[in-house]
Amino acid sequence: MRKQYLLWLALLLLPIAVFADPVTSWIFDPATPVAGEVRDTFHIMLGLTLPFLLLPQILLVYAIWKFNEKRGHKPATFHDNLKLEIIWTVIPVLTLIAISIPAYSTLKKIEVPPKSDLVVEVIGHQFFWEYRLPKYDVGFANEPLVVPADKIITLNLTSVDVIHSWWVPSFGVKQDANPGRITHAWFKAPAGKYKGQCAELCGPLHGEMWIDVQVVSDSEFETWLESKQNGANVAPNEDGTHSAMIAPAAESEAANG
Ligand SMILES: [Cu+2]
Repeated sequence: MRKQYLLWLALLLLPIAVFADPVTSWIFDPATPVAGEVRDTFHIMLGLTLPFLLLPQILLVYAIWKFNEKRGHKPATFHDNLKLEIIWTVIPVLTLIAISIPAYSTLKKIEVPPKSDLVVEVIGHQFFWEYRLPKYDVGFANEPLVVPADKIITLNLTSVDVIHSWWVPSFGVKQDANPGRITHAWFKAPAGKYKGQCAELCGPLHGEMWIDVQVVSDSEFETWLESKQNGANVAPNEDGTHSAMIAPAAESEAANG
């Protein structure tokens, strides 16, 4: 009996643990319009689908209690109810249509970026992120990405080894970084510090692939750029070379784990 209480307590505490985590608190603090829409779509979906979970469960428990054989009930012998079957087909169909409207409009916003103010190349490595700002000839790895506030930042993502995923929940961005391929994402965020992590199991240190994004004012961005341009910033590969944006086929094939 005691164990059961502990189980229920754990289940009750789970949502608190989820929401308290800075990375997963997207539901409370969407920073971009897209993240706000993702959250709203989630709420709409939850509201529309939850009755499909609850109603059958309530009916099932009621039927178990009400028509219990021990209470002297004889089994009913009827079958088929055309009207009921039409109703329970039409209602889910209408619900799916209702869900698809906000879902597709949000998906379109995610996938079609507005005109870009700054392109950032994001390159996944086992087990860190490399960033390049080709417009300013700046590149660096394993440190926070710094971008200007309230600008359209478009991301071109790829990987040099296995599949990673660049996930910053408060931006509403979760995009795979695949070897040999370029994927796209975008965000426009107010000034602040944002956290994310790799969302594709990529190896033993997957859990260490944190993402830090510092969204700063234009002047702070300029200062940061100057400091970057003064140093030798492009992160070298392990063998000392500088990798191209797309990994050679042989290299990515060998690491398809
Ligand atoms: Cu990863």
